[in-house]
Amino acid sequence: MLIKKPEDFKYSEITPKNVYLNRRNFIAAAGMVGVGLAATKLIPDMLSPETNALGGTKLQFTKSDLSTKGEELTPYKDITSYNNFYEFGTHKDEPAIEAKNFKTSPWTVSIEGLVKKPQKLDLASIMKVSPLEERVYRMRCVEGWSMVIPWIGIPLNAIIKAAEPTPKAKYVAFQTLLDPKQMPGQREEILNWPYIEGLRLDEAMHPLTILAVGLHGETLPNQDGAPIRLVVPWKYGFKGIKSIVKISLVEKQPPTAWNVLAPSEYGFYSNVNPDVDHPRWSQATERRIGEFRRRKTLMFNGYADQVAKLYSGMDLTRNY
Ligand SMILES: Nc1nc2c(c(=O)[nH]1)N[C@H]1C(S)=C(S)[C@@H](COP(=O)(O)O)O[C@H]1N2
Ligand SMILES: [Mo]
Repeated sequence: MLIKKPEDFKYSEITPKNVYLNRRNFIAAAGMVGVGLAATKLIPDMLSPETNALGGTKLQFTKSDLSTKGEELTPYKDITSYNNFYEFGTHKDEPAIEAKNFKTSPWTVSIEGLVKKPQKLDLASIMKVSPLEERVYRMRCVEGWSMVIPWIGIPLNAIIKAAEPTPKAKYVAFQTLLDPKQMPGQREEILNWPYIEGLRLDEAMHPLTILAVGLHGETLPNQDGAPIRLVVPWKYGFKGIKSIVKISLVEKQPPTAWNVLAPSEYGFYSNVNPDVDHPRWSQATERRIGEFRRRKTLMFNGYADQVAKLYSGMDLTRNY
């Protein structure tokens, strides 16, 4: 995203309006029927070590009240073929191809640092910490495009609480898998690998912040960050670190991949803000994938009612 200037955006990059019948939307809708205790019991069986991370495995979940309403969902095809995942290439169509054979099972996430109960959790254990929920969120990339994605995941606060942070813990640091053998992008000096991200503890504990393990009713495809990735809907997309292996509770504001590379362009907070331009382009509008007209970008991506209080008294131009 660093290397893009506004004039570099070509119409050839714009995903054509999706006109085919999206089979998966219907499957996701069907998956909602009869969700309850009986369905929840299916999860451990579905998550045997052999199958727990394959994109396209149907998940059982409940619909969350915290979902964004009244937005048309971005089709599965677009969410899974127009990606940023530099470990698998810097072009939007590359991750879908290059991540095909990425091995996401077995997978362990370590929750460590300033916690009383450090944890090493496999994916099945993570999914047992809290019931899976569907969260429909608007997503806004710093480059100017947006989508509406029906994520499946669990609140990050459930995972953090289980580890029992000590009073010293003020921030949460995240890390993607480092495996240049599997991730061709990590063999090149694009970013300082592994990809790292961070949140203030209150942002991490906010009920809107989730760890996603699926979308459109199914486990995550590799290109979208399988088997587990962060989703923070009021922040630019790059905060949503993919394929997470480590979550550390820390005292000081942790470094983040894009801030290390270009501190004047990408700050720690990275809250969606139409009034604070990127140094090389405006952030006032966005293009929803599948549409041609530009929309006005909303403060905190439309989640101001829920999150603005986290930043009261802060200068959001300085803390970009
Ligand atoms: N590990 C890792 N996580 C990442 C990225 C990346 O390159 N590597 N790209 C980020 C950016 S810039 C965006 S916009 C989102 C895109 O998520 P999506 O492809 O699922 O839409 O992932 C974010 N998470
Ligand atoms: Mo992005």
